Amino acid sequence: MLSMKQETNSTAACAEQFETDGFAVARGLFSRKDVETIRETFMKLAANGPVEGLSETHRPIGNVSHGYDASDPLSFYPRMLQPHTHPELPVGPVAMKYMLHPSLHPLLKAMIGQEPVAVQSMFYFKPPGARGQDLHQDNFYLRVKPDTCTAAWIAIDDADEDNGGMLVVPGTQNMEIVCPQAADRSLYFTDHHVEPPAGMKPVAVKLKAGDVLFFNGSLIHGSYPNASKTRFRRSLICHYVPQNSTELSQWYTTRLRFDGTNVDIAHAEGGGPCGNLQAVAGQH
Ligand SMILES: O=C(O)CCC(=O)C(=O)O
Repeated sequence: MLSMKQETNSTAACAEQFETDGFAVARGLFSRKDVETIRETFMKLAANGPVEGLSETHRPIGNVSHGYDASDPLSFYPRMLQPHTHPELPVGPVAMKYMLHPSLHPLLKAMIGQEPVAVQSMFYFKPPGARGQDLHQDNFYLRVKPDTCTAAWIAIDDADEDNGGMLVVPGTQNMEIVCPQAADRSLYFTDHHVEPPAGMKPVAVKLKAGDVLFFNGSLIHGSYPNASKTRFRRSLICHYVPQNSTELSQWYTTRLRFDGTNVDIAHAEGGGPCGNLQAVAGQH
């Protein structure tokens, strides 16, 4: 579990922790009402199962199908990708509002050291019994240059070891991007596993609904399976890149500053250090 030093909440303290550790937690950044609005809007839309064009259902990556069989809790509740790009659905304006929420801006700006640009939103339901997401580095997928991406992981439920809470590997925040190995698909719904360097271990980050975990694109992180019988572990996850980025993967089409204006960032060319594996990776 994290130490008291990592429980501080001012912008300066979060930015300092982020600089030192590659991650930081802002406690209670969003109110109970905010959290309820997000939770209820997504749950209502998911009441009849996956939503065409929004929920991740049968997207193959290379030769691997991401389809879920009927016994898998994720078959009814797969994650929703880029909900902010769906103004026609109730989740669209909600995802856009929180992705560009004024409470996130000063923290991200202090952590990134530049104007942050939003490039992605995702909603994870992670119902009881759902598999986790194996250890990985986000910039393998986003391919941001010359710096890296930053995630704002907004807890919509309390999240801990029991219901599939988040894991981070302290000390990996300045690591090169490592080409992943195959994940154990009996425990994880994603394909990739990045092994922490010798002597470094994943640490659980315990969050309350409304807390936000920030982490950089090099930090190895992931999540446990949800071992609880009754507790969902929902989260709204947004990714940001520095305004001065010169490259970003072709799979990410949003480039929005917090004032709603667009930034021009070129597509990352070629296969990247992991060759074709990386070029086809798409969303993580
Ligand atoms: O929420 C999770 O279980 C994992 C999310 C994650 O690793 C990510 O957004 O990069």
